[in-house]
Amino acid sequence: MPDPIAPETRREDAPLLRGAGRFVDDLGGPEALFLHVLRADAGPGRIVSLDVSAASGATLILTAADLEGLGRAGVNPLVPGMVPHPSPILAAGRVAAAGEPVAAILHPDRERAADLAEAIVLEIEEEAGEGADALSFDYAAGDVDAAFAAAVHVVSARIAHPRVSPFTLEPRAALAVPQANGELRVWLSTQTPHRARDDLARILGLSPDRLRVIAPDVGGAFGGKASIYPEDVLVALAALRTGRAVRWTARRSEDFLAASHGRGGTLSGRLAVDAEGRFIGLCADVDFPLGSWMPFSAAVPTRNAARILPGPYGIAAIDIKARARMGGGAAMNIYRGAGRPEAAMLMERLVEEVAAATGIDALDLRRRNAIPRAALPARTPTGEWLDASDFPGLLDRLDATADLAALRAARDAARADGRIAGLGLALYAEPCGAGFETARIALRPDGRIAAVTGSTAQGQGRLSATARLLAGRLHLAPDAIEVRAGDTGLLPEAIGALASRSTAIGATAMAEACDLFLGLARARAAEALQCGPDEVGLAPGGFVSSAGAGLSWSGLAAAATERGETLEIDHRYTAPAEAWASGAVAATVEIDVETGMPTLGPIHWVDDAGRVLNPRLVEGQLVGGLAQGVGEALMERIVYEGGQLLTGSLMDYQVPRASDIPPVRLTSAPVPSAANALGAKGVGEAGNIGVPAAIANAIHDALRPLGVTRIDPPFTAARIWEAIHDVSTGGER
Ligand code: SMO
Repeated sequence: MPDPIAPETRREDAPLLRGAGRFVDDLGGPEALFLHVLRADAGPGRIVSLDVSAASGATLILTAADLEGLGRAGVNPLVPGMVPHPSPILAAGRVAAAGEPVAAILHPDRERAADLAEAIVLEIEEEAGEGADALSFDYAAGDVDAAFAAAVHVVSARIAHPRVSPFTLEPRAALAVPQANGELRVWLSTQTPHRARDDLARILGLSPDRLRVIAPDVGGAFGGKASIYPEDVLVALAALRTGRAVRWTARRSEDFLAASHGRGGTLSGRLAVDAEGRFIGLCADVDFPLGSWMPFSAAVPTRNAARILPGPYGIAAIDIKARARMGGGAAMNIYRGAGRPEAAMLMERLVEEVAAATGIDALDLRRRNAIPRAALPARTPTGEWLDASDFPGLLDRLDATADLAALRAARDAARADGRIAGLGLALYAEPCGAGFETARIALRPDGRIAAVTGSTAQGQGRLSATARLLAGRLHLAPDAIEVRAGDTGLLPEAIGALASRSTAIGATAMAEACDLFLGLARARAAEALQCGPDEVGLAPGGFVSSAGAGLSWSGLAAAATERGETLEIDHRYTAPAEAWASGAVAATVEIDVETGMPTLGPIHWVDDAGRVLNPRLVEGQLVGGLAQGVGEALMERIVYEGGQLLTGSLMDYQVPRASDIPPVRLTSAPVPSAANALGAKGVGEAGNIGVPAAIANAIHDALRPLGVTRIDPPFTAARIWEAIHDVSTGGER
């Protein structure tokens, strides 16, 4: 019987779909201690009393007093002058927010650990926090005052994004096991094991080579698992203090309460437009709340949102002010898109406001202002290097594939019929990753290839993609190639999977490593075949000399073993620049007149992911991101009231289900990146960028005839109904 899960699809799928995946919580043995985190039940405030004596049955109790001498977590100093506010790990004296860890209680029984924590007396007197400034930076270019003075039209837009959860099926989890040789082995549900190793080493005062961090199967990450958390530190510390295995797995409510959140920024902008509809000046304010502490990547969304403006459009005069300050609630951090969605939505809302103000067709307006393909690569006014894209080409393809004329006609017919209908477009450009990645390729004694990629796997199919890349270059079946990832014991340094970097940077590192490996293998094969390296060619399964003599990979491996050597390449590749992906999206919506319930029509999306190596994996990333993009546009929202989280469960926080996702019509329109030899760009975050912006425009287009000029995401039935109702009753919104 043929295998229903064909191995050539993704090697990851069969075990995951059959329930044979191994996640952190599957790994702790019966001897492990469970760690329970006692959290502040109110905040911000002052700890008036903390009495742990009633929990004396615990194997170990950690409070702030036990953390003396520990180092602090790092915050990526992306923005000059930024003031880092790292997590205190356990609250000392003050808590910045409800949910902050105050004590850790360890016991061999999971439920008993929780019961003991319940017995602890913790009293918090609520006090308003100050909300210290953390980031402040500007981008300025050209003469903005002159642009606005010369403008024929000036439009404005403002979007207050809700906080959302980087929701993962697998919650955060950590397991630390002291080894006999003095090493501490830590299994983490993380997308950045090497960063976690370095952070843990710094905080715990250990040499990094005494720590080995392993990411086993990871059930989604989306930015929420890219920075070290207090719980990770507590698990490692407790293992060191007790000499025993220690494990912690977040409950769903703990993840909503204490994992980082994303978005949450408020962006406003004004766009100056000349008589021909040309964008001549942009002023923007980018304002992010950072929550109660700063994870490693806390500055990323603010910086991205500001630097990506004005997106795909050529605007010479800009004035962009970005601010972020500390505040209440969970830490704010990157979430799939990380500032890119916010930049795209502001710019695209402004564009459609111009269309409404001038009567110029929204697609033509974008065509007039998009940077032409021939003008790239180019510096943007914020100093970014935009490598290669064909924005006008994307618009033309969207026009044709979505049949925008037909969509417009259908909308107008629906309106004529008394229905509420809208059409929205979006054009976006997104930078995909920077920095280095590593790769290792070795020939095993049995002739199989063993590869290790620094790009970690959390469900995207990195292992399959790596095997396929190497299979093509080595003339081998993917099955002949073993791929591993996510283990600091296998690669001394790496970055991991974030910022849509795994193919553009991770796969380029692997491709370069493969070239070096082939050079080495060919030289050894030439020796074995007694000819020059130039006379050795690659053949399926091995090498062949120009004289016709053959040598298999296992033959080569045997020869190497005989000589006592290993054929192995360790490679580190640093990307010279970011690869910018781009795309164009059309969304339609119809809104129920009675209830305000929005229903999306098919989403048309023309995507430029650069050169596509794995079409199926790309489609998976695009559609997965789109699903989360639909979620943030239509339903997802973290809500606090008086410092208390109201959306602490899946009964209160709505994530999209399959039935919420409209039909998706994808068109691939690749322009190879100029930033790497593969020509690859990123796709992981694309669905969160253009899709919510197009939906926002469709919603505004639908509501404009009713007099609603502004509505913030998520565009729930209740919000839409209220917006319509407020206008019809003369209310102001
Ligand atoms: S938000 Mo991503 O994991 O860089």
